[in-house]
Amino acid sequence: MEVEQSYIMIKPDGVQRGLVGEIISRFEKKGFLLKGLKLFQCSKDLAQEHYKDLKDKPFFPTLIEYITSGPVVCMAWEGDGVVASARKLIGATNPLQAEPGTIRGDLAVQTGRNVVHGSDSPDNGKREIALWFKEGELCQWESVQTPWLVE
Ligand code: DAT
Ligand code: MG
Repeated sequence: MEVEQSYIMIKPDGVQRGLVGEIISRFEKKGFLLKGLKLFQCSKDLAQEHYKDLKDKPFFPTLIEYITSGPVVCMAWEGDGVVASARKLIGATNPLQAEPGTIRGDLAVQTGRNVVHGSDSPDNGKREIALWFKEGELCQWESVQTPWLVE
């Protein structure tokens, strides 16, 4: 069976606020496997494709402006249950409603500046990783930690 992957992205506010290390660290410490990582400033077309399900929302234009306003950190994380678990680590969309201990709960105050993205389903994980990473940008490797994380 294919291993589950999630597309996690530190948004421009997270990069500008110097939160890159802190955010990556939370996924590393949890025990997921990092398969891809890059700093990247995306086009409007890519941002629109990524958020295409929200294209009719009133906040769509400002969302696209925000996501394209500076570099983001694109990541592909792998592991059983990574999609749902990453969503829990990230916390609710509105940071004021996100639990303390989550990334948004600890590090953000507004929905429009909620510092990080995480795929909402395994299928979207696959779709988004294919959208943001080119062929050859993901690494096939095994972590020495794996036998100490899973039986
Ligand atoms: P999430 O990022 O938690 O998956 P989403 O997919 O519903 O949330 O929305 C994507 C992003 O769009 C979200 O991170 C911030 C922005 N957004 C969502 N709802 C919004 C709203 N009501 N006002 C402003 N921005 C919003
Ligand atoms: Mg979403």
